[in-house]
Amino acid sequence: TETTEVSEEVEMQDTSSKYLSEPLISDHFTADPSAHVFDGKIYIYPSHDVESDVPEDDLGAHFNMMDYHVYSMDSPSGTITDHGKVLGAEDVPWAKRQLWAPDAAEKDGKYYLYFPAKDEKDIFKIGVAVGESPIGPFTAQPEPIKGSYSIDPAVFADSDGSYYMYFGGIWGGQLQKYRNNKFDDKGAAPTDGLPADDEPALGPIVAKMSADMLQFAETPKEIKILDENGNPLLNGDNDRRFFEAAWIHKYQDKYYLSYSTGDTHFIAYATGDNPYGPFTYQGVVLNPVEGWTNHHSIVEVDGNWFIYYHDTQLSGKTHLRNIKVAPLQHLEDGSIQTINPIK
Ligand code: FUB
Repeated sequence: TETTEVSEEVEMQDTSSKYLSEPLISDHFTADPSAHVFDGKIYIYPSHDVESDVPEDDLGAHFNMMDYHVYSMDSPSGTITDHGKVLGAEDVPWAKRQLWAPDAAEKDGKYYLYFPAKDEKDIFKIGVAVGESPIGPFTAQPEPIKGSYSIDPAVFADSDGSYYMYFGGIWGGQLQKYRNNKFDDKGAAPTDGLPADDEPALGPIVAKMSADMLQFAETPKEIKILDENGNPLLNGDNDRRFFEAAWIHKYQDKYYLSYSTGDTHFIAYATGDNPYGPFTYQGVVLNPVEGWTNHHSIVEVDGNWFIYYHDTQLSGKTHLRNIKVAPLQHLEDGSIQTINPIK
């Protein structure tokens, strides 16, 4: 394991002004950080970006990641520890390539690492690997989760003991190839299969997890994200509609769904009164960062809230990212103060 000093500056920044933070990790490229507090410690489950010979395209083929490391921190301004590789494509019988954004959950002292990967037919599925500790080792289930598809699993532990998986992403994430959980491939271009611009956008998908955390306990449902008039956000509303990277947190009994708008590069959020929505669009959590993708998680640590996110400060290349952390503030009316990263 390796430990790196992180700037103390992190906690002192005011999120209403331009925010400067240091990359948390500089000896690997890391992205899509899913952060959780397990047993009083922060654990971070990011993608592990690597350089490969795969040429860049609009389906993200150049994001050709093959394994995961787990990291931990005692506090968001403290040191970060790399616990090393905890799972690789070679450990997952069905996964052939592109191990994209993971997440993890704890239940009854067991830890579950959820991850998307392409199978031998180049179709994204979501898998789960089980460990006895937050830093693994994790043992993958031999098959993907039944009925899973697309990318970016995020598992939310609700206060009543239920767990829900949110997932999905359009373009390279293949969500546009599905309707009502059925594969219906309309073509290879990133936008083939998307609704028309004046039709409701596709939403992320949610399913309650089974008691053993290894399967969906119900048929996955599409989430509706509504505008201020109660109408669904439209596919042509690129600044506000869902693209990928769904994350849920609960604050003062409200459910906050945050997500990336992809080609317009915002982390947006919408609120609802239950895990299935509908959710109503509220605004921007994080303005565009350096690099094409924007992907985050939101976590409460000792009564304060933080966003873990990434940019491309260290490489200048969209597929070689570095994770960061910044404070996040809920204002008195429940809205989230928009964070402006330095570009
Ligand atoms: O890291 C690969 C993909 O890029 C993720 O799954 C997306 O959310 C985007 O960040």
